[in-house]
Amino acid sequence: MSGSSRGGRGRGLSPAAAAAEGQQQPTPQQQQAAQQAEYFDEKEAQVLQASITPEVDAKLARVAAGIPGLSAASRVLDVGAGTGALIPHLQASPGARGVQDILAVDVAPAMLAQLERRFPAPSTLGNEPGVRTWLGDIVDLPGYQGPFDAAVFNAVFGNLRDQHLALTKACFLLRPGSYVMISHPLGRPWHESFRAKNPRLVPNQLPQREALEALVRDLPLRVLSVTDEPEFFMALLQVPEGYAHPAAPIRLAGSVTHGYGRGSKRLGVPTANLPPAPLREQLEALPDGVYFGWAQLDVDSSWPEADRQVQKMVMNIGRRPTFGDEEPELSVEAHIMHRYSQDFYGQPLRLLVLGFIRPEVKFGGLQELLARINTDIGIARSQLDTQQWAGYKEQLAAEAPGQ
Ligand code: ADP
Ligand code: RBF
Ligand code: MG
Repeated sequence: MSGSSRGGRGRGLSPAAAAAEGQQQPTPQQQQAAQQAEYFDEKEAQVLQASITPEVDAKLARVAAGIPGLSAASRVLDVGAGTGALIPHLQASPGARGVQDILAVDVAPAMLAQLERRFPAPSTLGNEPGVRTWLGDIVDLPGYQGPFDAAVFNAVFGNLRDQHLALTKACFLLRPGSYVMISHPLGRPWHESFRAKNPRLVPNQLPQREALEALVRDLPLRVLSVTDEPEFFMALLQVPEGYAHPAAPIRLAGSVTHGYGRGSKRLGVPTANLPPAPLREQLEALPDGVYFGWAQLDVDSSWPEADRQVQKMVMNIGRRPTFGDEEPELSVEAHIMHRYSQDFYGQPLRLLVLGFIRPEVKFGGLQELLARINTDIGIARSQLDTQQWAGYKEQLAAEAPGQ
């Protein structure tokens, strides 16, 4: 999750681009990006441009029209934007749905150069919506470029080395209720024959429904539809409204135990750990990742009133890959948004899990992890104030022992 940016039309230099410039040893991910950048050169940009016949253009219009809820206020992420074939269709405005604010991401400088000539950026920075570009791999796109109301992977999904990682990173940048469109205007058979000829350039398939369901099983994405015609492919996914977990509310309870001594408290984010073994059944519905909901500590009346009330919480379930432990144990840990009067090891704690924000990932370091945890806290805090989730506070209180 690292990325850097430099000036000039709001364009950033990603690690992939940095590696291409010989500043560091490229990872396989970066090698794949460099390969794409090399193939999709100036000449290929023109070939691509010329291949957009009126027939193909009509299918691109169908892709853009297939993304629900877009308006002039939407911000769209165009992944693998190429020369910008989809952009006029996102901008076309039947009624008020014309999108103005678009971030076009591509690993190929020649493609983006062409795109920039067709769609001049309004300014480097500033509030005016417009078409901006970012050179690099989607997996390196910095969080400050979001949030987006939709992400489109048009005619690029099979070119991604790690489709799961690309969708994971997209989730980091998408608003709840937003959409992900995976499309190919020429369809699966065309894609497969192109892939057979260029297996290094196109390492992956376009996922059929079952494969797509499997790909997003541990992500906060729901597959809404898959259109798999001989000469047209599009799959629509959505980040649920309010990040709603499909099985919410899920109850987790136990006596607070000691964690792994990483000193979360010193980092400003103490986490009350629950022993995972008794929670096995509930955990089956909770893939490793970050969730939010309500928490209540069941301590006696000698504790301050506020310590005994229902509070907001954000939690992580997983094995903390950032730390690279050899045989990491599963931890279930909740950061409760309340300043308690004292520690509460051994005390009974009840959690009501409502939303699933993102999968657990390996961050580049503690700073990156902490920055994202703070984003997670912000998301949880504001989500729990919404009508969708506020009512569950009373529900948890009503479940207190002795109520
Ligand atoms: P550990 O590694 O033992 O879990 P932490 O540094 O994560 O240690 O601290 C967690 C402990 O801090 C909890 O078990 C609890 O006793 C205490 N604590 C105090 N305030 C909070 C809070 N707001 N949320 C979670 N735990 C808290
Ligand atoms: N650890 C990770 O390695 N990757 C994560 O994505 C991650 N996300 C977290 C999100 C939240 C909201 C919290 C509270 C913790 C998260 N952790 C994650 C766990 C973190 O590594 C753990 O709390 C530290 O080990 C400090 O004890
Ligand atoms: Mg802890």
